[in-house]
Amino acid sequence: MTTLTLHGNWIILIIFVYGTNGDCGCNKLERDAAVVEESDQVCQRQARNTNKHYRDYYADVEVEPEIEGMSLIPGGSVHIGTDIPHFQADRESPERLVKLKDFYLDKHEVSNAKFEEFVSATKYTTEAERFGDSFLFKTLLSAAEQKRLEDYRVASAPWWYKVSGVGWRNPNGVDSSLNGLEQHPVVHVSWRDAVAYCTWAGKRLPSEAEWEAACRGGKQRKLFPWGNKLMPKDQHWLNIWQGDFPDGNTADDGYEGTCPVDRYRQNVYDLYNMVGNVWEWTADLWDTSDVSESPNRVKKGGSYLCHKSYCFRYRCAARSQNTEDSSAGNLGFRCAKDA
Ligand SMILES: [Ca+2]
Ligand SMILES: [Ca+2]
Repeated sequence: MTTLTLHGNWIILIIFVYGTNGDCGCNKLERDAAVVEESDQVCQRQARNTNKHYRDYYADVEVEPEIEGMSLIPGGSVHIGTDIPHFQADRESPERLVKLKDFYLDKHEVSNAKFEEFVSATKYTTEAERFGDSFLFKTLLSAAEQKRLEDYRVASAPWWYKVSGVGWRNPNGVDSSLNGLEQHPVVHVSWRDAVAYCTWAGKRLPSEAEWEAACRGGKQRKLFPWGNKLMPKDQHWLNIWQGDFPDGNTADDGYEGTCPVDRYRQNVYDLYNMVGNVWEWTADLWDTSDVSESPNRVKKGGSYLCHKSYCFRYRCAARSQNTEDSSAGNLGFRCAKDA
């Protein structure tokens, strides 16, 4: 896809080349730059012992109250990245060895209920609430709304709409609510919102290397947290897209949108929904030399909108990015903590 933007006149020319770099477009959700509008608009210390099962190794570790809901992830030397990249431009390669300390990671993506506790305690206002809008996927909008908002689509990914009044409390549309979604992941939260939550909880965002090491569950060179097979025993192990994108989600896994954060246990570290469900912010800059006001941050794991045909990013090595202030209906986070 080629994009030419003439900022002075807000003219955006796009040449679509589908299939060359499968992309759901959710890394382009920048409020000011990408919308068609007229003016304003790891993991192992080789488990320290490769042959030792995580549970055996950590059987003696007592769970302290402050780390309830978190798993102890063993550090050590861990391979991250891959020498068989699916998206070269994402810089998935090369595979490299990183050294990590032991750390804790939330077993689950942060839920709406948990985020509510945070907001109630701090009166925090998310960036989407302050900006007054966030990005929604087209299927959450009625045909009439899609028509009314067609000038607010993301130029390079027209299935994304910038929608006023949408935020974490009404994640699926202006008139939606959190009823029934209490245990689903919080979405429409920016990187800064995620940092604020983790800080309040006495935690922090994981680095990309930590996130990926945890995702790999002690296995080397596997695509997914459990291995290389997408559907072991013909069972769904993650919440992604089945069918044709972007108009034919058959939801064979039971979920057209997000699923509860405790739905899919994916590896021996007792981590759920690492891949699939919602993308997860990490602490890392996409480009370490980026000193802009709102630099891109690395996100991991893919989301319920990912399908192999265009966005095969529900792999441990896969990565994408958004600017710090971005928010969308398929982007959340979980927190880490030093051990
Ligand atoms: Ca699904
Ligand atoms: Ca996830």
